[in-house]
Amino acid sequence: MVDRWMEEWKHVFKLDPDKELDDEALDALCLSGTDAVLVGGSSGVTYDNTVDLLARLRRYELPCALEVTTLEGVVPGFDAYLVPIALNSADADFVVGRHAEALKRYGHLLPREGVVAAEGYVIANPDCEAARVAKAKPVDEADIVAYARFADRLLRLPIVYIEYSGAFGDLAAVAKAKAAMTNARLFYGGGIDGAEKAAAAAQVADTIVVGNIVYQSLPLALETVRAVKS
Ligand code: 1GP
Repeated sequence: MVDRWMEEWKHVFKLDPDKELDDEALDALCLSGTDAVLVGGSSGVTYDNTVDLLARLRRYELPCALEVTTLEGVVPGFDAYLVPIALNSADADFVVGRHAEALKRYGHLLPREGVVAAEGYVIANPDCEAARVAKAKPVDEADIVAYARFADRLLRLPIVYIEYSGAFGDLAAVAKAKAAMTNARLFYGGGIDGAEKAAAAAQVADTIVVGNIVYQSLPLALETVRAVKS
């Protein structure tokens, strides 16, 4: 099961196939001690740029998971495929419609077990690209807790992902969501740009996801690993 497999993940880097990353930077990230690499982005993900990044990542032993946001970008060979369900989307297509369409076409290819898992996303930063694409409704602390409970307790999803992409989030809300959950792993992502925020987020989430800073300051990105894993 994917959820078993990621039980040990405290820290992951999220790499965007649509963004440039040189070999030296990729090497440092993959040898940093992070637990895994998540490949994904809200726009510009194609088969070609995803397969290129996967080929480069495969030089390392690090687990690689693809976050599937577009069918065009689904590339075989990842260790796991994580499928976001945008719980607070105002458009049912992002909760279930696109997923059903995809399964109508490719459902027969789904492996019986192991490598595919759904992520219950709560998009909590209304200004991020994911919020724009998925038409996310604004959420307050009570909403975040309710969505987390819904995903964990009712839908029994293996992952609840509180997404603040581009902004450091309300960790009190994240902590309350975590306290309301019983089984799912809580992923937190958004605005982690150094050791201090990484350590704070890791106190309330099971897994922290570090994205943008990779492309802005490699040393600060690497600090986030040390803050969590030391
Ligand atoms: C984005 O949650 C991740 O999907 C990480 O967020 O890019 O703000 O680090 P940042």
